[in-house]
Amino acid sequence: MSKVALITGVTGQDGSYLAEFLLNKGYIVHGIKRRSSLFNTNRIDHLYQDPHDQDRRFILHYGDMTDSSALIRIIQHTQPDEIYNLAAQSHVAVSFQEPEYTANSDALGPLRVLEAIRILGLEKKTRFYQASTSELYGLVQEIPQKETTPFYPRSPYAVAKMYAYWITVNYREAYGMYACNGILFNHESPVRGETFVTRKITRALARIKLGLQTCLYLGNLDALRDWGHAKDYVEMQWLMLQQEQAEDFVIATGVQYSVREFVNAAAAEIGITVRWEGEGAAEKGYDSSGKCIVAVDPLYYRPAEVETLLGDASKAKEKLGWQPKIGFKELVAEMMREDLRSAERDELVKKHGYHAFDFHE
Ligand code: NDP
Ligand code: GDR
Repeated sequence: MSKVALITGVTGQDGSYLAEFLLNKGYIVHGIKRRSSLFNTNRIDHLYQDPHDQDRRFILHYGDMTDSSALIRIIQHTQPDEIYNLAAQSHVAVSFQEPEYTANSDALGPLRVLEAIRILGLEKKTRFYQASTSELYGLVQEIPQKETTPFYPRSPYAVAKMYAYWITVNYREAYGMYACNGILFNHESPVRGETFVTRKITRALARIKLGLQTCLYLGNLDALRDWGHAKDYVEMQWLMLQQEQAEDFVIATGVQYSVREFVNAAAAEIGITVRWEGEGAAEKGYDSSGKCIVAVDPLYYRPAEVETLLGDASKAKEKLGWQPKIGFKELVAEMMREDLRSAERDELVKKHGYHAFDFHE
């Protein structure tokens, strides 16, 4: 009998990699997608199976983390062995603009799923994975950060995720459920959302290279992050649900770079050397011909910033036998390559008189 998994947030970066990973392992995969006025399934279209196909193993359901009754109905219908709770308003900067919605989806959402498991009497059958985050460490209390490092969240997103973290621990302790947190540090890929800093950089540099955009505007260039590859990290999400006992794990590469270093690395991939001048909000990056291609815009500063994150994944290495396979350079090269390819498509579109759109978010 195939195992059954349910993924919330299946249309997101991690959801798409995880769905592919589980399908390759022989799972029947159910995913929850939100209703949208436009198609929002780009990342999983290659996995789509027609509803009329016999033996369909990838099945989508409409639902929302703010809608308990839909969640209960989907879990009742699918009877999953494993639930991967990846759905969230996942943008830290946006959470300052939509704090209440972020709390509803990111804090109460996981509670709704956990309660659904209980209401349906599936506590002993269904294993639960919560997408926790290094943002919990916020104003860091210890370097590097590990499972025992105290939390100090610095955004409505991180505060909501802190509730989610503890409610997962609480349901494990109170009801004996197999429920665990993966405390994942930043992970990226060619399908990373376009407004997260890595993708914003690779996308913009590709467009600048082809003359589709003139300048890349960024916020805090000094922020330090521990960046891994999403493809590596979803394997760990699965491993965490295959243990004898549910436990929480930090997942990270243990190497840290600044946003400025990410720009340098991505630019180098397409033959551009960035020369930096100025400081703080006046800092600018120039190409070899003296053209300004990067500038700081305080619009992208956050009301409270997380300056530095560096993870220690020793526990995962030891207990799960997990190790990241894809390094920083390879990650940047892959993202740059894919964004160059899509900029080339846009260039072609523009050449034929159509509008190739640009944005700076
Ligand atoms: P994405 O933003 O790419 O994906 C988020 C997913 O959640 C999308 O499928 C989105 O749907 C869905 N979603 C958002 N709000 C709701 C809602 N109210 N109801 C149902 N679905 C909703 O995030 P990632 O894939 O990068 O991250 C996955 C999870 O891991 C998130 O919970 C994130 O907070 C967490 N995380 C991510 C890290 C990272 O570096 N990527 C690190 C640590 C934790 P739609 O496509 O319609 O927008
Ligand atoms: P983060 O990722 O906040 O770490 O959350 P993001 O890529 O948005 O920011 C990383 C750092 O870069 C700085 N920065 C900018 N960020 C964005 N988005 N846009 C800019 O123009 C810009 N300029 C500088 C930020 O200030 C920040 O310091 C991600 C999300 O995936 C969360 O869901 C997840 O929990 C954490 O990673 C771990």
